Amino acid sequence: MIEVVRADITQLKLDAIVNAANNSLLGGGGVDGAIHSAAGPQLLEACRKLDGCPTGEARLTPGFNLPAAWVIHTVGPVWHGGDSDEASQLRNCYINSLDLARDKGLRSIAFPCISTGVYGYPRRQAAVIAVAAMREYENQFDKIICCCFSDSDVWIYQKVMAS
Ligand code: AR6
Repeated sequence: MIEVVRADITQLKLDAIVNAANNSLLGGGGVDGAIHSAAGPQLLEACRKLDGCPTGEARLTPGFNLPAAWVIHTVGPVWHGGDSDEASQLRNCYINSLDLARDKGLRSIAFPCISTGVYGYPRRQAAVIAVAAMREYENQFDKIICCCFSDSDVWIYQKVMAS
C-alpha cells in the first residue's frame, strides 16, 4: 500500500525512513539535518564509516534514537534543467533504496520528497518519478509512505497518485 502523509519524517515509527543526503553522507540541512539531530551523534559516526555515497545509490545505517529502526541514506541529483540525467538518477534513488530495504527484509518505509528542496528538482516531476518507482515495489512491502512536509506536496502527490 502506498500512502501520502504530511509529517515530519523523524517522527515516523517504521522499519525504515529514507534520508535525502549529500555525497559526503556527513549531514547537512533540510531533512538530512532533521534526521541527524533526531537520531543523535551515533548516526554521524555510522555515516563516517560508509565513506560517502554516489548520486542515485543508497546506504543503510541503524536509526539510533529515531523511532524508525533503520535509515536508508540516498543522494538525489541536483537539478540542472533536466538534461543532465536527473530523472534517471532520481529514479535510481527510489529503486536502490527499495531494493536495499527489501533485501534486508524490511516491510515499511517512508520517503521524503528527494531532491525537491535545496537540490531544486521540480516537485511535480519528482513526484511522478517517485510514485512510479513505489508502484513497482508496492507488493513487496506492507507500507510505502510518501512523507510530505507541506500541504502543497500532499496535494501534488494525491494528484499524481490519482492519475
Ligand atoms: N520531514 C520530512 N520532509 C522534510 C523534513 C522533515 N523533517 N525537512 C525537510 N523536508 P531537502 P534535497 C522536505 O532540501 O533537495 C541537505 O542539506 C523538504 O520540504 O532536505 O534532496 C543535504 O545534506 C523537501 O520537500 O533535500 C543535501 O546537501 C524535501 O524534504 C541537500 O540538502 C527535500 O528537501 C539535499 O537536497
